[in-house]
Amino acid sequence: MAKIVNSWNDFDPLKHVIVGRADNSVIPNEEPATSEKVPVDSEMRGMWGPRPLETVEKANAQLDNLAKVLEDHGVKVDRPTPLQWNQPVITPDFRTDSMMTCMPPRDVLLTIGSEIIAAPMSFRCRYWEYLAYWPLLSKYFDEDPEFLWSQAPRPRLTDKSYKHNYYDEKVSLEERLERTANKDFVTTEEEIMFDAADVLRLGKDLFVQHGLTTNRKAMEWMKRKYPDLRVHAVNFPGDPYPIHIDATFVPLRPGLIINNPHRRLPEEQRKIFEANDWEIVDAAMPAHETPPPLCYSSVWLSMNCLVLDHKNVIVEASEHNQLEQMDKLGMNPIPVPFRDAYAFGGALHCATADVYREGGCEDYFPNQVEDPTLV
Ligand code: DAV
Repeated sequence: MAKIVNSWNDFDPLKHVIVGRADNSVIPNEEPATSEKVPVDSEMRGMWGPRPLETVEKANAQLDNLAKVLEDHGVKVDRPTPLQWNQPVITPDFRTDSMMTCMPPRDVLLTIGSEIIAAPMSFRCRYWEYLAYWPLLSKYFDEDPEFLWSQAPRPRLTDKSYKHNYYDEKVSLEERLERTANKDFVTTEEEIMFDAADVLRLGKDLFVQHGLTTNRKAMEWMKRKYPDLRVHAVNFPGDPYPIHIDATFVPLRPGLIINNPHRRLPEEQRKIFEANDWEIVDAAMPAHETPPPLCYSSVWLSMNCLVLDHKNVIVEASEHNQLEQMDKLGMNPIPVPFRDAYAFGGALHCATADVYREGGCEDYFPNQVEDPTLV
């Protein structure tokens, strides 16, 4: 039997990946976890219900094209099985009126070595999202005797998991920035909650963003689950809506990371990178001033690229600054149009989850200086 699942980072040669699907996508109604993540001036406020079919079709066309480009580069591509997302979620602890999507597998599937973990996400509307990937994981389980199929402890998502009245339209941007810099987020420490997209995997080290979607308890859980790995808590004070690390801090190859210049890693958290000769460079400015309509994410999806190996990287086709920067950094950028898919859950990294990358668990940070980020 073959080895199917193996991935320790975001840059070793990609051989097998899951690419999401936009079918049946819904804009969920407001709930305690989501109102904090929709910027106050966003057109998304107050909008909910199934997304217009025409936009779903356009997004799917770009997702299908991404799958084809990947196949042309020798990558095996699997696709999830969408649910009818326009159904309520009912548990003994809560009820909410719809689910969301399976466009961004990166949010829920965390691949570490030969294990894929379904993440305990903080959105009630995303409670059952992992089911879209179960047929694939079941197949990997049957075919790969080393594949570890796991699920993090399921959160209950009662009202205790969120701060009440944390959100208020009167809270200014300055105040928000102050809160996030002080690591004051809507989610509480009641239970373990994280999104897989908050975890940056670099071999023996996991850098985890503390933000709206991931709490400290999750990092404590990761530390106990992986005694051989080192878990680091990082945060990026310039971000008023910190969700997911992949439009903020993106590794391109061993020793090189691009960092969102509006969300720089604080000085004291850089020590571990500096002590091991990692270069952190400002990412190029986005080519667009606003995200596409009905999009949750910021224009910084520009840096949410998909690295194929230490040289080749897929970048959104209209992001000319980012394409140019890749070239300057010695990478070979492959432009792929993807903006029609953004609204469904993000860009190229979001829309994919690693199944197999050629390579092992390297120690990129042998020089463990006194590191304030270590959990
Ligand atoms: O900048 O809006 C998007 C990250 C999506 N995975 C942002 C973060």
